Amino acid sequence: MKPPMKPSMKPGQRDDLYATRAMPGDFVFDERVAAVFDDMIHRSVPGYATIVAMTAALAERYCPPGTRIYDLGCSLGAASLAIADRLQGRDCEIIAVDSSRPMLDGLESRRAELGVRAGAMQCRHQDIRDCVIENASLVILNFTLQFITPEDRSGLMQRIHAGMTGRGAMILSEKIVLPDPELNSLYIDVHHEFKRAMGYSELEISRKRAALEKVLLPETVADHRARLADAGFESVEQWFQCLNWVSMLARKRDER
Ligand code: GEK
Repeated sequence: MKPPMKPSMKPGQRDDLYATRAMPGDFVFDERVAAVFDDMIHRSVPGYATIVAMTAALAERYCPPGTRIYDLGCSLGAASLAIADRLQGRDCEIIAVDSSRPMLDGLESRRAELGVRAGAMQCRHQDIRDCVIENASLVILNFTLQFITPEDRSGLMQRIHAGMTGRGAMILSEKIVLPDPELNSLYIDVHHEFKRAMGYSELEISRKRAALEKVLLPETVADHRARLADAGFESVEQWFQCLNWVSMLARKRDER
């Protein structure tokens, strides 16, 4: 048996983008962010490693041979590479999509280093709103929908649902906002405490928060559930939550 690839074995640079000076303007996924992204997301999203590992475990259950797995907003491909490792030898195609060229360059070099067969993984430099979804047994949106303009979110969900196989599923992970403002600020405060414990300074936390304010637009779990139901998903389970970070599994109706 082939040994596991250890997809996260190559550490990127440490994220100190907001330590010494404010990066000008809104947050963008450029080459500076891509270079530190692995460190940034692990130190910013509580439970990120668990979500990636469980995404791969769920892929094993949901992806029969001959189907496709879409990782929309794949960044450096943490989920795609973990799935490629887990499903070694299974005839499934992973389509990893991102609109950031530096992120995809990072994924392509990791894929080459880990020896993932080109036929097993396709990397697409594309806006996920233009991506045709076909024969998808699993669609992954790990912390990507929150960056899509709210008016475009329902159309995207409908296209995803239409492109899924009868027994397909979607994993949707998002930063959320809570309907109770008091609880919402409590979670935000405790999340900042988490970031301080992960080595970010007060200044870094507040600069990053300002940079993300207009580009990361979180919604409530109720908003997500309503949109998923509208798009036709039959059942939605929230399988993970840590503070204002959640992951949901949405299943399509079995049409056999
Ligand atoms: C992970 N899933 O490591 N089309 C394509 N890509 C987009 C678009 C778009 N319209 N908008 C944003 N992106 C990853 C983490 S990060 C989350 C996802 C974060 C891409 C963007 O370039 C970035 O790579 C990714 O979505 C969001 O599990 O940084 O908090």
